[in-house]
Order: sequence, then C-alpha cells, then structure tokens
Amino acid sequence: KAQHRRYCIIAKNFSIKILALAKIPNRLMKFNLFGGRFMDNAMFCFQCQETAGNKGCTIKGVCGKEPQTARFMDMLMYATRGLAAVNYKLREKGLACKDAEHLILDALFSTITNANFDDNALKAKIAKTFSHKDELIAYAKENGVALPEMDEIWFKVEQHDYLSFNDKVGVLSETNEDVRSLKQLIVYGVKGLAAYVEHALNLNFEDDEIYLVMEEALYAVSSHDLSADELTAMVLKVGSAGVKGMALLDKANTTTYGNPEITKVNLGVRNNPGILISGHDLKDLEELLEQTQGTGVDVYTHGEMLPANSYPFFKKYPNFVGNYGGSWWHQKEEFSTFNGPILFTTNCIVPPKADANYIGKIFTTGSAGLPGAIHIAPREQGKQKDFSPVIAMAKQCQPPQEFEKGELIAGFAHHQVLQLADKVIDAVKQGAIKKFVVMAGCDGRMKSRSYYTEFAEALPQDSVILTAGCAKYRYNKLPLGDIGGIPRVLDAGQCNDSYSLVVIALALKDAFGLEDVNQLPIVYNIAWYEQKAVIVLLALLSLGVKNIHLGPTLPAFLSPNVVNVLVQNFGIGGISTVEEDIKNWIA
Ligand code: FSO
Ligand code: SF4
Repeated sequence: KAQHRRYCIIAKNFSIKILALAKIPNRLMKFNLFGGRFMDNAMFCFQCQETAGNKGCTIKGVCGKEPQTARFMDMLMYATRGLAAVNYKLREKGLACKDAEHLILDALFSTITNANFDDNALKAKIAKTFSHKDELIAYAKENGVALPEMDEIWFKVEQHDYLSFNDKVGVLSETNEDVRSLKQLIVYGVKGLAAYVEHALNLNFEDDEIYLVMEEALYAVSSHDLSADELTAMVLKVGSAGVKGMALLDKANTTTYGNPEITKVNLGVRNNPGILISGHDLKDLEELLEQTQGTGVDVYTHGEMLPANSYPFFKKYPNFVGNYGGSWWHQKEEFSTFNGPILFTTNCIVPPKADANYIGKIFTTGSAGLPGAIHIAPREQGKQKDFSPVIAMAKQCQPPQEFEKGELIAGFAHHQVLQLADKVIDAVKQGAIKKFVVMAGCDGRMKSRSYYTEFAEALPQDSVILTAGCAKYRYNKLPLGDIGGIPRVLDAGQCNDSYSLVVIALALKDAFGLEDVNQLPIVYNIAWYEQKAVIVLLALLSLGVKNIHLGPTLPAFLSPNVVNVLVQNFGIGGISTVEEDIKNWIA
C-alpha cells in the first residue's frame, strides 16, 4: 500500500508538472491519476474509434468537440434517458407518446460522433427534452401510471446548470468498469439505431417495437439493479432491434426509391455551379433535387451519399451529376476545390479551420449542426424543407474544379446481387470464388487504416469483397478486376446497407443447403469508427454471426472483461498485419 501511495503521489506530481508546462488554461481540468483513471476531467468521451490514446478524450475531442459541447451532450443523454424511462412506463399501459419517440431519436442522433457541434442547438434540445418529460410525468400521474424512483426521472436541472453535474450525468458516473462498459455498449448501439430509424421516419416508416426496445434499453442504462448478465442480454436485444431497424430503413428506401441497380457513377464534373450533398438522408436528397430542377445548379454526392446514385428514382434528375471526392475525413481538401455550398444531412462533419475557403458555405439540416453553418429547418407537415438558401448561394459560386475522372461501379444491394445469384453460386461451385470477405463499416483518419487498402490488394484473385459504408473508399477505386463478370468489390451501399450483406449471406446459406451462416466461406473484417458501426456489429452478433474481426482498434469502451465475454461467446477478434491476417483467415 505504501509503495502504491508513493507511485500515486509521483504520478500526481508528474501530471501537475506536465499541465503546468503545457499551460493548459482550462480551470475545469483536474487530473487524478490514482489507479490510472482520469476523473473530473474537462470532458470524457470514448464513444468512437479515434478517441484520444484509445482511452478517452478528456481535454478536447479528437473530432473537434469542445469540452462544453461534450458536457451538453452528456446532459442531453441524461435528459433523454429520463424521457425514455417515462415513455417506457407509459407504453406499458398503451399510453406512449409519439412526440417523445421522435425527440429521443433526434437527441440520440445529435450526440453521435461528428453529427452536431452546435451548443445552442444542443441547449435547446436539452430544454425541450426536460420540459416534455415533465409534461409526461404529469400525464402519467393523471392516468395512474406509477413511475420508479430514478434520478433521471425526478432530478431537476435548470438551464444555468446544464454544464454542472457532469460527475452525475457523464459516462464516468458509473464507477464499475464492466457495468459502464456494458451500459455504454447499449447506449452506443441505441444511438446508431436511432440514426437509421430517423431516416426511415423521414420516409414515413416506423415500428413501435423498435421504439419499445430503445426505451427499454435506455431505462436499463439508468437502472442500478441490473446484473451483468441482464445487461448482456440487453446488448443482444438492442442488436436484434438493429436488424429490424436496418430492415425498416431498407424497406423505406427501396419502397420509395426502387431497388438499387448496377450503376456506373460519374466521378467527373460539369461546367455548372454545384451543390455537394453529404450524409445519409435520401429524403433530403430527393427534395434538394426537386428544388434544383431548372435552376442551372448541379447536385453531386459526397461520402456516404454516393450510393444514392444507384437508386432508379434519382436517375430521372438531369442535374444529378455523380459523386465528388472520397470518404468523410477528406472533406477539408475536397470542399475547398468544390467551390459550391455543401449540405450535411448527417455526420460525419469535420469542423473547418478558421481560414478554410469554404467557411460560410456549409449548411446543415436534421440532427446535424455546426456553429456558423446555416441550419435548414425541419419540414413542416405536408411540405418540403426549404433549400432555397443553398440554391441561391450555389448560383453565386464557380463550378467545381475537377478532382478526378472516370466512373465507379456501385449498386450491389441485396436485390441486385440476388438477381446474379445463379452466376455467383456457379462461380463458388466451380471454385472460381473461394472466399467472400465482408469489409463493411467506416473509414477514418488513422494512418493504420492503410491496412484495409493493403488487405484488399493482397487478397487472392478468387475472393470477392462485400462492402457497405464509407469503409469502401479505402479500396473501391483499386483495379481489382472481376471474376467471370462479377466485380471483386460488391458495394451494397451505405453502412445501414450492411443489412443487404446479411440478406445475401442468408440467401447463400440456403442455396448451399447449410444449417448455419457461419459455415459459409465468409470472413468478416469490419472497420468501425462511430456508433452506427456499433449497431451493425450488435445486429450481426444477434444473428449468430461469429468470428468477426474488428479494427483498426478494439473499442476503448469495452473493458477487458467485456472483451473476454465477446471473445468467448462470439469469437470476436482484432486485426494484426496484412500478411498474418491473410495467412490465418484466407489461406
Ligand atoms: Fe461513415 Fe460517418 Fe455511414 Fe458513419 S460517413 S462513419 S458508421 O457516419 O455512418 O459509414
Ligand atoms: Fe473523442 Fe470520438 Fe468522443 Fe469525439 S466522439 S470526443 S473523438 S471519443
């Protein structure tokens, strides 16, 4: 004990010296290195793959999130857990509130990595959530619905205290590392699910069973008497809801816009002013295309909006030109050469530097937000959103500078791939295809992500990559060729279209008369970045998919014990070197 205390004092003095040297001005920041754990930080967030030191962002987010923004987000999550708990109890009596469901979705989506950096927007959401919760508490009383003793329901927080109480509302308020890990795994899964459900809602598709699981899960996170086993069961329940949520969004997208089809997406530019639309929301794209007709303004996709080019519905718009640039983190260079305004419908936003030439040209909408950007208001009942300020700005801008030329093949969602099923099955039977490699998920800034490009290049010629999400930008422009006319990279679409990959895997399982999806010659090498990848992972686990490799690093929010549970029950693993992984998984 004496020795331990000595180390602690040394560590504490050392950290004070470092801080003094660094002249870090934030008075909020008090480090406590006792037990190697940071407490009472300016902020604490470890929800994404780029978290500082793969431990947690404590000074400022690597994503650009300021400490006070992180604290507003913690408070918004606290308020949302309270609202969800009340609505969960009302739902048991058939009295659930629709507005509450939608507020919960928006709050969860707004706190996803890189989605919303706007403190004023967050403060307004907190106030709305607390006041709606109070209305529902009164409604519960009127209707004789008993509400549990739970801080999240009863603790009153005034506006001037939104930045206080972080010890009570922040992630580290749960002191048991394993419980915290399971609870945050649930929260991050629910955040990812909320994003997909919100896109479906924008197309008027909803499912009460999904809302039920989301509220139950948030209730479980606020509860203090659930065992680790019960929390683990809740993790898988959220995963099952994830499958439903992705299926719902798939239905919403394909019913509204048709089934994606094989499409050569143009990568070049034209000589008109343009608008670059990023994010995942197809309803926003539809309305933007509708409103730009005949204005002389072209529309290009960026990042996760690329798959929209494969939907039959959008092909009818003559000013829908193609895709400009790559994945989200390249936006600083690509936005500066685009010249026109940029519309973010969701994450991933990289806050621009003060001298960026596209400052003032960024627009956000939906749950996305950025200080200094113009926010396009939600659509009113029966009306479209008003994108006229974006279009007006585009008209004042130069056409985009050419970034690259050529085409990209996309559109291999489940319907299209299943139309090729006979060809694919024959290729497998004849040994022309020996392995499918699922490389879905996200891209990110870390240098180590070059692994995914090198891995794709090193795969043997008889393997096919199934991809979805922005992870694809690491290899979708490589000349990997085809196998008897089947491209070696089959791009199903956005990260939510990982659902397509599941449908394809289940169809192959049936076609080969297998009992278990794990008997297929499929390797899962998934790259994650933010919470939508967490719900994709949980969805796969809930379907019984085993031996998923997750990289480039395992989530910091998983405690060693929780990792052990995942390894023992699901065979989850990380990645190593390209050579080792090809040798162990493919050969
Ligand atoms: Fe990527 Fe960002 Fe789609 Fe995410 S653009 S990282 S998992 O938001 O949602 O794949
Ligand atoms: Fe850090 Fe990621 Fe949280 Fe941003 S979202 S503060 S980078 S952990």
